[in-house]
Amino acid sequence: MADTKLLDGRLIVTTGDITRMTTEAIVNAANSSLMGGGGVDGAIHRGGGPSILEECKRLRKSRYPDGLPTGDAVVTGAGNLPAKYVIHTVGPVWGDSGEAEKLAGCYRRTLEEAAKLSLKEVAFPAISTGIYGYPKEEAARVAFAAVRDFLETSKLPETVHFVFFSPRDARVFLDTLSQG
Ligand code: AR6
Repeated sequence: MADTKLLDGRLIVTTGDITRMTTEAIVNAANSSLMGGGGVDGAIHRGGGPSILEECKRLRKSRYPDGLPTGDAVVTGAGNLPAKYVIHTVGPVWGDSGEAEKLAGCYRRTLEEAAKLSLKEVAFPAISTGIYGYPKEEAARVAFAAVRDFLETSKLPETVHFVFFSPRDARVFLDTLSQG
């Protein structure tokens, strides 16, 4: 499936494995422990090698002894991955209270961290829509609105990529937006 550009070309909808993205930063759909897991998290730690986990352990000790809160984001290096940084964020589990606000927070806080580092490009997976069970259509609306609102008031990052694991998931995202 060809990439689709939205928001004057600043949002690119694409398909593939996020660990292969060559953007300066990729986003990890992590959990509060920052100690790894399945899905995107597993793929990032497997592909990036042990340095990412080492950095996460240090962050747990220094800044997040109780874990990274849901909706927050923190940056590490990307080890052996093509990206330079991984921005770890913790999505809500579907059924949590205030899940839409928390999911929007993941996108906003990640983009804040990217802007702080003056990054031009960042690539997101569809946070919470795998193991955490957030319905893809609902997540699409929240993710799109959060990114649109952030980019309206910030020149950086210049470009955001939404990387869907399958063409079908990218299609669900685009169809959901076109339905308003
Ligand atoms: N590239 C792009 N998208 C992917 C990839 C990949 N390599 N792998 C999966 N997806 P998930 P969550 C899609 O489960 O729901 C972990 O154990 C997938 O199809 O990775 O936020 C963490 O440690 C889905 O659409 O993240 C947490 O405990 C989306 O990425 C928990 O899972 C997100 O799926 C987080 O669950």
